[in-house]
Amino acid sequence: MFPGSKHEWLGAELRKQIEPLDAHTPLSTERELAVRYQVSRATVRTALRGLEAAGIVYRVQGAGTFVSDSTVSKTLTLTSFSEDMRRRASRPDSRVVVAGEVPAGSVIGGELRLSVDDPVVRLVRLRLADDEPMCLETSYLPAVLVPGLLGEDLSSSLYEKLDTLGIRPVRAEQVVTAVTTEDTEAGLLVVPPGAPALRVQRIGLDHRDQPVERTTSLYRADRYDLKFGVRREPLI
Ligand code: 16G
Repeated sequence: MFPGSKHEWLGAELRKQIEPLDAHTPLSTERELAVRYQVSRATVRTALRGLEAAGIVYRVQGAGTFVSDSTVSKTLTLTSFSEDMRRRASRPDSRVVVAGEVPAGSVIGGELRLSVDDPVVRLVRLRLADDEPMCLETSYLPAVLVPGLLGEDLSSSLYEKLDTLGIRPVRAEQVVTAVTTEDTEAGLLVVPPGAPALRVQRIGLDHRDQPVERTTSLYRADRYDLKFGVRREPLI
């Protein structure tokens, strides 16, 4: 028995049906879905509204409901991977590939404003959405800020863990680069070696403008894009 309401059950069923479909494939009509799943049309409508709000389908007045493009659009607000996935009604998860403490070195030390010998926590995680690899993420955090972090379960949200330590990135400097995946990266992301990817390097800063993380996120280019508004400068 499904624990939630009927429309939640139907929403979950429809999501499974939609998953293998190409973007823009039309869904059956509300009436057909009601008959097939033995529910009322109101239930179908509520379930479809939920899927629409989650960005899984879109509706065109008079034409019906269609499968949305499965590309995740990353907007320019400072969010975590877990927040991005939940917003799309996907279940975030991580597989920890590496977790340990290393000396900062000159590059990471420079970016986190630490000395070369200062310890940093290095965390490499494969980020999953509904068990599917989306992104490979390497984070460096000043060890002094995150005592005990390495003893915790690191497969859930890093930002939520930082929050409990009173650390909150409020702004970030980011650089986006188009790259191709190397063999190990491709293996983890389950894409062919050399497949295109978007590399986003983030330096997250707290309210005092102190760097608290330096993370490189390697997103599968077939699942991610970046979405941002632009504005024309007013004519003077
Ligand atoms: C995002 C951030 C990354 C951060 C991670 C935390 C970008 C480009 N990067 O992937 O810097 O470490 O979220 O996610 O958005 P979590 O809280 O789910 O572990």
